[in-house]
Amino acid sequence: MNFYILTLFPEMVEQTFHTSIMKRAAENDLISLEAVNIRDFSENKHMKVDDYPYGGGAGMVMQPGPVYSAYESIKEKAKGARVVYMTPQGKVFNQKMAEELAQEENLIFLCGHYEGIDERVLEEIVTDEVSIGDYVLTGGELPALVMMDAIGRLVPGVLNNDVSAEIESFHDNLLEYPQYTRPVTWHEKEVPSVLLSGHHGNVEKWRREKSIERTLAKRPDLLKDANLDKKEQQYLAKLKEANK
Ligand code: 6GU
Repeated sequence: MNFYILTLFPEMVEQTFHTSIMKRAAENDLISLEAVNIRDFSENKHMKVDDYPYGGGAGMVMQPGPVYSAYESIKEKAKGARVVYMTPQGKVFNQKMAEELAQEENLIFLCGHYEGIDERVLEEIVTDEVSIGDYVLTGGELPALVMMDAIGRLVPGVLNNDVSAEIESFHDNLLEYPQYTRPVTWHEKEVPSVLLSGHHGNVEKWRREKSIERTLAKRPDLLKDANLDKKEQQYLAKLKEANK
């Protein structure tokens, strides 16, 4: 997976991205990141990339020329790449979108600042508009980093155990079960005994049940798309009955 990001803050993106698991993944050539500084394509001797909005109003608007030139500087390398514009007006990002985008070979993220980007260049280059939630941020860099983390960890080999990407929150639309490690007793609380039993079947069953309980308690909206077998559906029905 090759990520390209068009931004006014390339250092911020590169520094944050090259930490922890994404750093190791980049060292292992599983993912790459190239940050393109839009300011390098300024058409102005002061390296300005924004100007006043036509029609008046608050703030500044990013000019189309530098954004387009920044895009052109990588478009051959990133051939066929979708161009994802980070905007609160976009479709709200979720795990399903992460899974879909993880199938791509190249992805370009376009990050705006100020009051936004001149509409004409967006019309020409953007294929997808994505938001990370219903709140307003000052720029698209943090959202793009969020997306790259969510997508990058789905690339085969990025997580060292290839099962852990599957057995987690949102797999089967269920939340994760609780985890415990040593010591067995802490603040007079015991680790559930089934986890010490060594009986894998019972452990699996207990974990599935905890996942169902948690999802019902914290995110009941997810249950309508959960993949439950007959026994699990009965367990859920029993929980709902007990909660009445
Ligand atoms: Cl993608 N951009 C900005 N500026 N604000 C946001 C966002 C994106 N997603 C949520 N808020």
